[in-house]
Amino acid sequence: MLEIVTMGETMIQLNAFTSGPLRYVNYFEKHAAGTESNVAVGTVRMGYAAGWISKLGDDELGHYIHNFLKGEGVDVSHVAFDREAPTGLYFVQRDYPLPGKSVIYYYRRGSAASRLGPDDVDVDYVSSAKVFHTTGITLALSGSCRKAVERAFEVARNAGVEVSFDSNIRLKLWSPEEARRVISGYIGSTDIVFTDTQDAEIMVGDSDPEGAAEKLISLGPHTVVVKLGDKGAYVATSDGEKAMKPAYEVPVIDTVGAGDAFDAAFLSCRLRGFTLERSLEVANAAGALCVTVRGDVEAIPTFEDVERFLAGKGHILR
Ligand code: KDG
Repeated sequence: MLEIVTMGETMIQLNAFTSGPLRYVNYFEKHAAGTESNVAVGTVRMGYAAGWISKLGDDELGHYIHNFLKGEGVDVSHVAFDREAPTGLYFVQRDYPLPGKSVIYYYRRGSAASRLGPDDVDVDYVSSAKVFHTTGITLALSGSCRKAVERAFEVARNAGVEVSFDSNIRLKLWSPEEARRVISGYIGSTDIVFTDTQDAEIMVGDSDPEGAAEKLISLGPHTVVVKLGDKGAYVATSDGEKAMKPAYEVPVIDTVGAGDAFDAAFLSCRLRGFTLERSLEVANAAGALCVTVRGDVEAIPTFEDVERFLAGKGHILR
């Protein structure tokens, strides 16, 4: 049985081997990366079974991603190969123009995953999980992807599966106005929402963590987590519970994927029955470890590694 089923696009990530503007970078490292499959990998690392629904091009890169995720222990039985569309691709520029931050450049239009649709949502598969997770990126990809999310949410809700949603608003994919309009149609069907202050400002016009969480909770979800980057994270629930935990200081190599490591750890901690405080602590640690290497999933920790990190062994201060 799978605890978490995720759905969305995974691409080949070409991560700049050196820092600085991409036009001067000559070497790139290949990774498999996509927010929803990152969460699936993180879930597996945390000791739970996870599956991922998607489409890949029937090409060398698509087969690489399939093999990679299968090798990580993610259930890929509901991943289809599309002969008519390619696997998406993106580049990561590191440390420029903001040192310590990465920038993404997509080459994904018309990709296989953008052709995901409601027929790709298997009712039994989604219904068998405890949590279904997807993100705003999937909603931004295409009309058929939106319909797939609509179907998955409907199936999950009918089956009593918790719906987890990360706003993940990528402004290279859509405008803030469109993101706000589209996401507002889905938020009422979610149970757990992950967001950050920028996305919260777009969705509910409030970048204050407490205010944003309150506004989002009034729209439907019982739990809202606001990720605050190097300031940690804040969580509030519809029962009036609140918690806030600081971030950990680590050497930053590549920030892409940290939010997904966080989501996976937080969801896994909730499955373990941890308190909100403890869940935030573990999730902040997972996010911190993730940024210490290139690639989204390579340094997503196991639960034991988080404990070692929190105990101070291997906690590297700048
Ligand atoms: O959260 C990390 C993702 O943003 C990254 O892997 C790329 O999935 C990605 C996307 O669609 O932006």
